[in-house]
Amino acid sequence: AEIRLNDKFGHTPLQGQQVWDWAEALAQHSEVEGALTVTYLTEPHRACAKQLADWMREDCGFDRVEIDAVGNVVGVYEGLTADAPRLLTGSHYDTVRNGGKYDGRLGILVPMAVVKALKASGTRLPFALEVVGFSEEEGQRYKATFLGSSALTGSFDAGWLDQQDAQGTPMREAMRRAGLCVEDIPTLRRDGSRYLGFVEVHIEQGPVLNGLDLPLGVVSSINGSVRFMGEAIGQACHAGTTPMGQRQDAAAAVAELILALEKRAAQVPDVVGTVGLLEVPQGSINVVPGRCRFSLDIRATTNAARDACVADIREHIARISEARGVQIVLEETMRASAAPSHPQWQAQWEAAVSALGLPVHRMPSGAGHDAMMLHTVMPQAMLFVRGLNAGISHNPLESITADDADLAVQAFHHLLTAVASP
Ligand code: HGY
Ligand code: MN
Ligand code: MN
Ligand code: MN
Repeated sequence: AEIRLNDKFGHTPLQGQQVWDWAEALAQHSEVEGALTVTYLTEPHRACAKQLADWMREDCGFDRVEIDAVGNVVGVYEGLTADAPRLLTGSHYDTVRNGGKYDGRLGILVPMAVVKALKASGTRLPFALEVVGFSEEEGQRYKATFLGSSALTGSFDAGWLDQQDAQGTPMREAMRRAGLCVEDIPTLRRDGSRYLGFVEVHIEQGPVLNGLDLPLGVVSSINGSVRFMGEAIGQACHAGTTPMGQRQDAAAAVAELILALEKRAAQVPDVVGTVGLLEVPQGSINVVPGRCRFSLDIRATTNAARDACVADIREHIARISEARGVQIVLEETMRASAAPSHPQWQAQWEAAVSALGLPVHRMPSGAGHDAMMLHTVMPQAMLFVRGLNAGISHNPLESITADDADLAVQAFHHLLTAVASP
């Protein structure tokens, strides 16, 4: 059946194609040696920020567009009155290394297409629409996950400024080179009472919607997560002459820990655990590893399940340490609470999906999102969009269709219609 939008806000057909085209064009600014990699304040990152700001100003007709003190791209489409409340929306434009074109970006481009249609039809809402392209969510160049959205919620960690990247460049210096004014960061904090809430559109980054053959899903809760950087310290020694029973092999200790994590996480349906970074610093093929560095990423739908897994892993660490004579130290680098969707905003997304004639599928988010930060200062809820290739993400195969993007635009229009005329 022809699914058409409530044309009160003048939804023009093929806005999904506009979103798709923008994502393709943005990806052109994002290639580093052929891989789509946009890490904080690197040249591709600055190019993407400028491109988003230019589109907001020239293509969409936002009333105000700025790049703020941490590199967020902020566009405001004013409401009917200057003192109107605001609806906040958006997502991140940075990517993981060798990432995809839609993780984060879809949640910026969909509301941009909506504002473009509102402007074209001369429509003003009884609230302002503030669309933010968050500058840093993935924490790739610096271990500063959710940096962009943290700045808006007053939880920017000043300690991040002195963190150095792999080349030894402190974040403070990277910001100075990008022309950002560190002193202004505290002014970015939003007063939650001025906002109706935060809504975020994001690709699902998983196989569920594909499995159900559904284009859209409504997020019920975002899993809580915690991340660590760890190091095992044993004893480097000769690979040829040291008997197996007399080694303090740091890499073997971490290998045992990885398998213990995999087994423990698999025991509980809603817990996942991953070691994504693993290295033997100054390792050699003929030296028993004396040191081994690794990361831990543990998530669950509840903080309690997440923390129970962390406690078990700490017990494994003590056991492995003792048995192998290898010291293992952990440093927590990120902790984000599970963020249940606000019932009213979740209901708004559900009504919007129903209005399109689609079944409503509620689902938890295994991935972390900027909405977890906004959750601390205002009501939030998310809409998921089906990904192709079984929803693969954090991978160049990440992809969506223009039709599904168009349904997301229509759902967004419906949500605005409902919020504007309760
Ligand atoms: O890791 C995540 O969940 C997200 O991609 N930052
Ligand atoms: Mn991501
Ligand atoms: Mn994301
Ligand atoms: Mn599990």
